[in-house]
Amino acid sequence: MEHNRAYTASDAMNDALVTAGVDCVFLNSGTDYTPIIESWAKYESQGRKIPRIIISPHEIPAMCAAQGYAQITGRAQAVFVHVDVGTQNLGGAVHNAFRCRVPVFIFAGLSPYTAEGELHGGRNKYIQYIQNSEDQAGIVRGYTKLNFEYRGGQNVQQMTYRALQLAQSEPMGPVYMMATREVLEEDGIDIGADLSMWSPITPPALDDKSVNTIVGALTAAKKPLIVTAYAGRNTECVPELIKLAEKLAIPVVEVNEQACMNFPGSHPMHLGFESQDFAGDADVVLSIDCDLPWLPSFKVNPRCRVFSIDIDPLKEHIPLWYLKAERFMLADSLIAIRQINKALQSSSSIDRALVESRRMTVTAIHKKQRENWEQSGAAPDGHITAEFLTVCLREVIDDDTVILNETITTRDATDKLLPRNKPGTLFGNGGSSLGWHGGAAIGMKLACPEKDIVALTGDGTYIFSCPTAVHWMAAKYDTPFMTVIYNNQGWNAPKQITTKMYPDGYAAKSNNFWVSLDPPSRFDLVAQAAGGAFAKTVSDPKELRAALLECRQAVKGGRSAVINVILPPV
Ligand SMILES: Cc1ncc(C[n+]2csc(CCOP(=O)(O)OP(=O)(O)O)c2C)c(N)n1
Ligand SMILES: [Mg+2]
Repeated sequence: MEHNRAYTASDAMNDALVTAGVDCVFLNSGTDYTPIIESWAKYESQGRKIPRIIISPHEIPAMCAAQGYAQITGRAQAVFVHVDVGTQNLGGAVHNAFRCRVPVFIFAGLSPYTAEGELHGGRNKYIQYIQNSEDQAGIVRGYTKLNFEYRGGQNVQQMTYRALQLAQSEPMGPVYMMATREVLEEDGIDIGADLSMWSPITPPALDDKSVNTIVGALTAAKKPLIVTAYAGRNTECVPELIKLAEKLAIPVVEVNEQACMNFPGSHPMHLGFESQDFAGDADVVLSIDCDLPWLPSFKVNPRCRVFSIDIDPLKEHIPLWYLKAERFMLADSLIAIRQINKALQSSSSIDRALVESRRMTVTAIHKKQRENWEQSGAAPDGHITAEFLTVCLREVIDDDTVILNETITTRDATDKLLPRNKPGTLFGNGGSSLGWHGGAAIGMKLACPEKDIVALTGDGTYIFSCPTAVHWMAAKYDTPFMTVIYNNQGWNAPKQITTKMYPDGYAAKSNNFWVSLDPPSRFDLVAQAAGGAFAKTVSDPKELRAALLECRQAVKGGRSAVINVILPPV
């Protein structure tokens, strides 16, 4: 049996990933990785190119790092995990990437399929029996765009390119590929570095009729409204959206705990984060890249014309979903808004007086909103509030700082008091599985070392992020960032929602919700122990500004910092 093949399936996969522009492999390996490790070592010793291998001591930060990298660059990276168990450990991070429409190439080994030495790479350990699952791919099937196995060494490159093509075609998302050791060890075929037939699909435009209908509706509207959640994931879309909002003086509301910066928070047409406050008496609503402009229990004016432009207008992977809209239009938001803006240039039906009076009204509402919000950020007595923390944080960052926001019940404070005004300076997990921010910060910092990254998190969410793995990675790969923990010593979200559902119930009366994380942990010291991060815990409002500044200095000096800010307990 020949064990030193000139060109293996593992070599072929490596070459395809490099050719396709995959910079990083976030790796958590196991016994399934022998042919791949051997291939990488061979390549390194021969001076041939492999992606940067980022050792990830837990799968969740591996996946979140790949998501973060793709959120800030638009390009898929690879996550390599160990058979069924590593796939299970990816957990909700796969949900986030899928819901956020972010491309990630996931690879997992499969237990070898021979057992008596028939093939090199066959089983030689007990664990390979218990890792032989009936449906390993089923673990992530609901959250991946391709879910398949390399069946032989001959077409590994075709399958890799196809997987990446699917991942990076809209709506983007993770793909999941598997292989046994025997296959990874087979002869591979190099088809050559020609990507011309593997490009992602070109983004779709609106049809002329839809453009005319929207322009007609918007120019005739008295109270139009734009609602968006993720139009700004393509940063070029932001200036187009501003152009549209300014041209007709249309207010913009960001919803769904927006996973990116869509519209400048300080722009006079920005009206906050609650569509219900304005959709009730709007006569035309343009929902652009938005999973849910409002809850169905909220009723818009029956005469309101609602139009939805989305890369995924029917939310094909959400079983119970509907929206009362006149038209669902599948289009790329950048192209669609450009089309609308172009049509507006030559439109003769714009009522200038109406637009200017609306501009004044909306600007006044915007100003009033901000005045109210600012009041909430006043210096408190005795204890730090989420609002005050956010105001102090605002003083030590700048307009270019990239904020990763994974606060939960303090999200309202951070949205309102930390406006982002530049495209690409805000990101969220895009899904609902908590624990994204740490890995994502590493991925973004690897992609853009020059950027200054600040992650905001709840205390529960900090634990979900696997901070020991995150801070080991941050130190190892020199990706310093700052973490701000809004520590209310528990899970406020389930408490809030239970109280809302049963305001006079047993739980509310007895204050018994099973959400307390008391006694408190020194989360900052966890990061210090794992990766030498600068650690700070602060509970006195008078010490907060200085503590935040110290953390900023530490990060500027190349060291991660974690500030554990004690808020009133849940
Ligand atoms: C992986 C995962 N597990 C559980 C939940 C359910 N959940 C939603 S919010 C929340 C509490 C988060 O606590 P924390 O980060 O401290 O924020 P707080 O609610 O206190 O503001 C939990 C457990 C979830 N969304 N994701
Ligand atoms: Mg909490």
